Amino acid sequence: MTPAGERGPAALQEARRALAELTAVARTVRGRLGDQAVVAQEAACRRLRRRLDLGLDHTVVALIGGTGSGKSSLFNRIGEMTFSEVGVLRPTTADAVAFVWGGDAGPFLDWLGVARDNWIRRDSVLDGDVAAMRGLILLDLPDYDSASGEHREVVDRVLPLADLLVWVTDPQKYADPSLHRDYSGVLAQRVGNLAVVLNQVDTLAPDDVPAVLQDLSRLLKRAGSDVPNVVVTSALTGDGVDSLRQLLVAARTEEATPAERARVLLGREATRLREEIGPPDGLDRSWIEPARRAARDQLLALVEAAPEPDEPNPAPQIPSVEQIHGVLLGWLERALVAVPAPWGAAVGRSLASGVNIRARLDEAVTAALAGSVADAAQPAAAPLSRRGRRARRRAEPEAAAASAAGSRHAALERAVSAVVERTMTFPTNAVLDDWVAVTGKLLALAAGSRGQAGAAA
Ligand SMILES: Nc1nc2c(ncn2[C@@H]2O[C@H](COP(=O)(O)OP(=O)(O)O)[C@@H](O)[C@H]2O)c(=O)[nH]1
Ligand SMILES: [Mg+2]
Repeated sequence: MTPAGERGPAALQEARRALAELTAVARTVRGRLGDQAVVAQEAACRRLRRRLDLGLDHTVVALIGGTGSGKSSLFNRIGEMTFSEVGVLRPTTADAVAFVWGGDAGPFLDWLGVARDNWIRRDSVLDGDVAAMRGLILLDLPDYDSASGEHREVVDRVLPLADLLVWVTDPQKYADPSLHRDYSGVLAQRVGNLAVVLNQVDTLAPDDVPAVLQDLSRLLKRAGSDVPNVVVTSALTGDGVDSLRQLLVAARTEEATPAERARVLLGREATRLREEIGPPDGLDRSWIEPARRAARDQLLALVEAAPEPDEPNPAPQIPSVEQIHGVLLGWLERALVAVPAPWGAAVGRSLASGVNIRARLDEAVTAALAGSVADAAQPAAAPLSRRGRRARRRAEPEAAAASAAGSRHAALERAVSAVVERTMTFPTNAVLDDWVAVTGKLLALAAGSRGQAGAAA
């Protein structure tokens, strides 16, 4: 394995570059996100920047779950020291407490908000494993189901910072509906990787363990989890604690180098942002052409006043701003069918205003009429023979009028079409193109995080 220190600076530089890209992408889609998502996104980028500033030597594993499942007991077992308070009846852990293996973790723990009295170094234990545990920070969090808002606040603040969440449950509690509510809540935050521990297995008859595990897996699946397997432990007897420790070591070594850690973190944020802005996969633009035609026809009908018998070519009307708004609304209605609300709103903002469209129509129609009058005055492009010229002069006046009206109609249609293109089709497509481009960048950032980690391994 390449020593982390050798690749560290380059990896950090690469991570900072990717973070800058992610931040830039986030800025361009700010208008497409809800206020909450913007706040979350900015916080995530800030967190990531701070984390890069702190170096990438630490892996944060958090024990989480309902009151009394045995988080604190397991925590103490893993650290081989009674450091976290174990409660018999009531939740006890009000602050996060931590074990730290190796390294200078002080600033990192400050960032996590773990007070100096609440963490302790464990370099001396697990002598054989200490190299593998190096950089690991194990957090015992307050109970997630606790009624105390203070507990909840600590958990919600720390959760997004954890690299691995270990959800601890027990044979009594796992079927409790509140577990699923809380568990789904944690899942919804899409933080860290997730592992599940069934603790207090000593309270089960050995024969009952497989059935309970099967049941638990079924419930997890129903809660929307893809947790592949469940570690079975007893903090009382120590059974399974080694397996749990291996899980932590795996979390540590899987992303052991700064490069991989940064890529995983960035990839996670890119994926989250991508989910936030919605997937344009199979983006349906088939509505644009019919919508374009509908808008053109509506405007054209407004421009071309009905001919009167005594005035076959009445002067074109320039529609009122209200009439143009009606056309714009029709356009948006069609746009909003195929496009999620935030992008629909972006489309709305990108369109020209009614006043602007009216001015452009006026200009285009005037130019078109001047052009079509000029057209009618011009002889056909090919020089006619004398006979041809004579034939033309003899041509019936109605036919000449009809042809003039036809060319006038065509010219007006071209003019209106151009205005619809410029003020509706083009800006709408630009927003949709943006959406596709941004998603592509985020995909690349997310895939780069995996692909390069794979290549580096
Ligand atoms: N039988 C048994 N009791 C346990 C086990 N783990 C924890 N306990 C007990 O369960 C209670 C709550 O444990 P604690 O570690 O405080 O749970 P926490 O609230 O999740 O931190 C305490 O009385 C522990 O002694 C276990 O594996 N088996
Ligand atoms: Mg506890």
